[in-house]
Amino acid sequence: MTSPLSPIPADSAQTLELAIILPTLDERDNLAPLVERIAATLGGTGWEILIVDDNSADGTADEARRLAMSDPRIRVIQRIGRRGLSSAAIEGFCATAAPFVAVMDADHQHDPKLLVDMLACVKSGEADVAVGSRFAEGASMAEWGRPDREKLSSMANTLARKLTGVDLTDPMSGYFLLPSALARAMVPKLSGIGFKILLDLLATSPTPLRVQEFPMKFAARLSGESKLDRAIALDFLAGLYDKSFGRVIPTRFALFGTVGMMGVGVHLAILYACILVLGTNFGWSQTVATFGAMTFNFWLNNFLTYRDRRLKEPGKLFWGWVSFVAACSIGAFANVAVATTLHDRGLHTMAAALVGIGIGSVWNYALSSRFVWGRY
Ligand SMILES: Nc1nc2c(ncn2[C@@H]2O[C@H](COP(=O)(O)OP(=O)(O)O)[C@@H](O)[C@H]2O)c(=O)[nH]1
Ligand SMILES: [Mg+2]
Repeated sequence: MTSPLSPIPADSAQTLELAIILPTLDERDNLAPLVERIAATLGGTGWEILIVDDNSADGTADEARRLAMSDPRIRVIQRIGRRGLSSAAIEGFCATAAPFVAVMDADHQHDPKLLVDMLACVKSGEADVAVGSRFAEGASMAEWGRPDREKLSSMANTLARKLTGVDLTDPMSGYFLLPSALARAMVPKLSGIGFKILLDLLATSPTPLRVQEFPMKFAARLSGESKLDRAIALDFLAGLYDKSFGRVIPTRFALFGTVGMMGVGVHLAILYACILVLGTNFGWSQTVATFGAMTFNFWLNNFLTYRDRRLKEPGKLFWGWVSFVAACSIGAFANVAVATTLHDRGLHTMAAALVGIGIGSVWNYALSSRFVWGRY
């Protein structure tokens, strides 16, 4: 028999209203001062902070737990073997009972003071989503001190507006607030990869969302470094692809296939270089070219296709390469076997070769995503 929960004294707490999701990757030193700033803005109760950490090497999750020990308004979700800002936000949407959720950088680039107006605006029903904008009138990025990133963001924004038809000054903003039920209702349709989550939400909603922008002073990060600098352009393109064609051909497979096609170019270049420059015979040249192309593909897939699971330590890189070569060898065997059989049965040479390549690629992709970059 379950015993009833002991009632909480009515005057001890305001009911939970807002969850602030802080996705984190190596933000240990930013957490304590940020919690303090949020508490100073929002007051004693009615809110909670959800720190969604992707197993940061600097011990961010432990620091979050340390803070949570003495403050029940703080909760921690530590994810192991998973990465990504969008999926971290989604995790937060689904882990709170608060009727409103905000997503915010943990590095102090977003001013918590805006939360009050953003919440009031969405709560009153004036807008479905409140967005902190770096580009709306009255916003400023002077404190950011990154004109290169400023330009990249503004280009990405223009492209995002054109492609999704969302008319906002900053659809790539990482600072926004909306009713959590609205966010959760869209989760099954969100792409959840790399893509800026706000744009994903706006593009996914079956009816256009009413958005209110709040100009913000985009500050420099307090401590640590940006994780999005290098990958941002690629993540953005991958996100747009995923939204448009991802259901037909999965994004990762499309990247894997593109890398594979580049590998064919590398193979031919090495082959001809060996034959024409070094004068090696065809057999040896073909062997060197095959290993060269596999090594190139392994490196580029590790850099691009699996950038969220990138192998880094020398030992892991070596065994990753060995298993990639093994996976590709089986793929090559399947490719030749299927293509030869089809060709023998009268299929056109080109068609037989393409079917072989198709089967080999799917096989290589399946094996390597499981055994090279996967988790056992
Ligand atoms: N959980 C999680 N958080 C991330 C990831 N990448 C970035 N973040 C966090 O997302 C926020 C925005 O990232 P940041 O590096 O500041 O990007 P920038 O502001 O565009 O330079 C920060 O709080 C990061 O710690 C990720 O893969 N997983
Ligand atoms: Mg930031």
